[in-house]
Amino acid sequence: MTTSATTGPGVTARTREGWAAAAGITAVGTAVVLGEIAATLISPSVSPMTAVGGAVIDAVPPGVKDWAVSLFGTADKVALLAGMALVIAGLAALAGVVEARRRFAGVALIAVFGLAGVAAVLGRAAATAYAPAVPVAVALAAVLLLRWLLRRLQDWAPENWAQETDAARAPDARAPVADQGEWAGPNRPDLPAGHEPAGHEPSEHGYAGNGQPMPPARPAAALPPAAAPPARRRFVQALGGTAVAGALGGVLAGTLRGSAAAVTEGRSKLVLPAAKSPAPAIPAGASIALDGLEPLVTPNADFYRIDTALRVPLIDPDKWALKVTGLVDREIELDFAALLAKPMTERHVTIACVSNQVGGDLIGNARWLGWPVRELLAMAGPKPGADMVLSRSTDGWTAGTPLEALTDSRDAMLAVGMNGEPLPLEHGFPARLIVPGLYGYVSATKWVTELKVTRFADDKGYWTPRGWSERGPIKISSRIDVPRNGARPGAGTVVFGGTAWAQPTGVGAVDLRIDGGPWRSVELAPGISKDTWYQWKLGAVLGPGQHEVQVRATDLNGVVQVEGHAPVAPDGATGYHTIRVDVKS
Ligand SMILES: Nc1nc2c(c(=O)[nH]1)N[C@H]1C(S)=C(S)[C@@H](COP(=O)(O)O)O[C@H]1N2
Ligand SMILES: [Mo]
Repeated sequence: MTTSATTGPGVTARTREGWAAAAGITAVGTAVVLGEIAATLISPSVSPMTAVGGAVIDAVPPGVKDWAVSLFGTADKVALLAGMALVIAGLAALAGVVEARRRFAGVALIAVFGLAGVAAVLGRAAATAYAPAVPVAVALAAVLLLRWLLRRLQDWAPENWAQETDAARAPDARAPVADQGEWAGPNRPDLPAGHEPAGHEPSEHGYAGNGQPMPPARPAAALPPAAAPPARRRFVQALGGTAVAGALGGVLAGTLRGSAAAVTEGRSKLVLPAAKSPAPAIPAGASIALDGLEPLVTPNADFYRIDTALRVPLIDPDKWALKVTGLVDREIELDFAALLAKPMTERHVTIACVSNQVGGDLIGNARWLGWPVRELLAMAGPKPGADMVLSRSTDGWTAGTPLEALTDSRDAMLAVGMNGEPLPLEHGFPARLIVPGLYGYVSATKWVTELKVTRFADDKGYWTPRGWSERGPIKISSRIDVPRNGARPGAGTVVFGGTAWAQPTGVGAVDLRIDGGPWRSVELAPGISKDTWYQWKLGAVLGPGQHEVQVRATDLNGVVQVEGHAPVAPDGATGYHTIRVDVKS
């Protein structure tokens, strides 16, 4: 022997492990992609990935504010999926490495995570009967792919080779191998591709596996460059082929998800009925023209989005139905055509998230078209003793709303339209609840499919056991939009502007306080209604230097916004929005 590069596969134990890890990632990754495709076909709203992600979201420790805020859904879905992909890749690499060392060790690891996948799917309310089969199939596919790839790896770089040759190597023979690194040389340099003698056919048994002595050697430098040996090439081809199949599968999965396209198209063709009770006209002057002020009516595309849905539920309106169940005289089932045929009401309502910080932007105002829930519940006839309606989304999410808020004179509705369009998919298409005066988590169920009339003593909405209050009336609040915190306006008159809200009572006054001085009343624009936010502005002459500016609202009953700070959990933030400006001299 001259160098080990010519007597063995030319891989070190470490390199072999690296390839085993790559085999694990490729096998598991491809299997997961296949699972997403299968799920799209048999269980569109629950795939193994979304089920596990959903389980992670649901498992958030109650009362952990930062977690809760992000997991109320503010755009962290992509981060969660990316994090999951990283964790899965790590575990898959580990499965590859341990399986290459010890047969079935990686298989066992994959099986455990397959079972975890089954448990996650079973925990999803929207799972179909076949959904749990998907993670089983994913685990099986991952195991088969991994075994297949590792057999190829074994053919190229037999398990014991590295240790054996390390031990057998003469000290002076080691240096050149190390210098040549990972691609120190192909394993059978003496034979061009396709000319292996039968006894040394590497594909199914491997050199070490069949006990054949290694063939005679030739120095690595003398190798013809194109003579990639079959065993290595087969492994790399198998690995690359699987990876390509996985990538193509990913594209296919995305295309299949394009069934979203079908729902999107159905949505765009939908013609909403005219409102029997149209929205009152927006009063002149309700909208203040001031650069930087948020628009009085929030465009759909800019409307904040909060939900636990990793994937927007895709509901074909022709298959949608709403059931009214529970403590009622008559259960009701209503399909979409029947809903559209009801006398519709259209109103501007400002909805807000309980996770909205003082000064935050988890709030928006839209013109909603819908059927008053009051009329629906009157048809069902709530039984005495009922005090709550548990509304359920197609994905299992629930909100517990006081029965009173759905039956009193306020405009609670089963909404189908938002700003003159069918509900956008991410805002609840085809139907959702909108209840003036209540935070979204106890009222605004999107993709709603069931209203269960019940009692607070018997049922809990999704967030209540997770550290959020059973009841969630929106707290009176106000916000300074202009100028931005930290702005550097020029000296002279600085124009402040913003919004204030006190649904369903309505805003009576807004005051501004500069540098802890007296409260000054601002110019308050007329609201569209008591259920919407109001715009305000005030010009103030400020001298050069730093100034602290605060705002507070008072409702039409004279109740003043709470000054003391409260965090968003358990029932909404309080405190005065405070900004600092640095007036230029
Ligand atoms: N199905 C479903 N509906 C839901 C939620 C959810 O997680 N799932 N979140 C609620 C919360 S917390 C809020 S604040 C509002 C937000 O509605 P939007 O996304 O249309 O702004 O939706 C509510 N409806
Ligand atoms: Mo919310």
